[in-house]
Amino acid sequence: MIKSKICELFDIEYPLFQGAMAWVADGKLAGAVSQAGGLGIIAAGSAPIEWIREQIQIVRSMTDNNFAVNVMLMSPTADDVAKLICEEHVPVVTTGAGSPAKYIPMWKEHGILVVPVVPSSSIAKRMERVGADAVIAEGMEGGGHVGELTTMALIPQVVDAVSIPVIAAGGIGDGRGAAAAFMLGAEGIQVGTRFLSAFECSIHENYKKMVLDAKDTDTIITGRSTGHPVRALKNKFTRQMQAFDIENKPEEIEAKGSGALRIAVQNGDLDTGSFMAGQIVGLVDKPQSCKEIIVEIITECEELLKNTGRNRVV
Ligand code: TUI
Repeated sequence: MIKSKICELFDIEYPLFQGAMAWVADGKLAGAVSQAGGLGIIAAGSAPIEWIREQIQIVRSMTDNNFAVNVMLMSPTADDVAKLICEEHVPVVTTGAGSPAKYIPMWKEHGILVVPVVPSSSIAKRMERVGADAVIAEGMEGGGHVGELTTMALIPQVVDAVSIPVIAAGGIGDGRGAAAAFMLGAEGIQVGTRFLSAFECSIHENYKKMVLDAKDTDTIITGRSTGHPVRALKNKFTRQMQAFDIENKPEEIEAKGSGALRIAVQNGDLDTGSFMAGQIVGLVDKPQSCKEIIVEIITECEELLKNTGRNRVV
């Protein structure tokens, strides 16, 4: 079985994190992933604090295994989420869309493992310096808010830049992608888009259907003019955002864009929703349980990695 430092550090069976997809990754999804031996992650996004507290209770009612809460640092409620994580003794925190430096001393005092998402080697180095326990290096193949580098280019450079473990994210949807990430020097993987088709994922049926029907070229990045580019499935909404990018109207994107992800997840509105998904969306072709998804990825990865000597295969 694939074992890496990540399994020991986070006390998990498989070195696999579930991506913290805002409005998508609730207690039910995170609980199912943690129960199956991965690290389930609740995405706090900009949800109300009491909702996040409930999701933590849901995970705890499903499993004693470790789990994480993700803080989306662009959210106006980030300070409150950071404190809630301490109050609730959440074992692991991941962060996205900014620097969590100001919260790290507080989290470390509470014995919480801190894992920031980073889009470059310089930000990874900075996170190591301020006390991160590991980093998730996310390439631009991923869904949602993305950086500029591809996973193939980013991972080996981050691995060389830091001594803490690196978890690869962005464009990993099956055992082949996972094995490639390990060959690039990552010690764990994070998978988001593949879990959109999980039975335990409560997104609107229209969102699931779009994911299951999509092919490799069906995502696009919009919002570059705002400084916060986002990858999502092409639809009327992304065409509108593209037009605003061309006309250089970032304010229009900020105004119309906010809330669009929630519309996709909860109402499934095909025209006004932002259906965020990564470039591996074309690999997602059937509904499965989280357990099936994880075991399939890990088993295929193990087969491919056998005898490479890079990771311990028992
Ligand atoms: O955060 C993500 N992906 C996301 S967040 C999100 S919520 C949203 N909703 C509507 C519009 C926009 C966003 C959807 N997807 N991934 C992690 C990630 N973090 N990607 C890039 C970064 C990042 C960027 C800069 C991390 C650190 C960073 O550092 C800046 C600094 O100041 O050090």
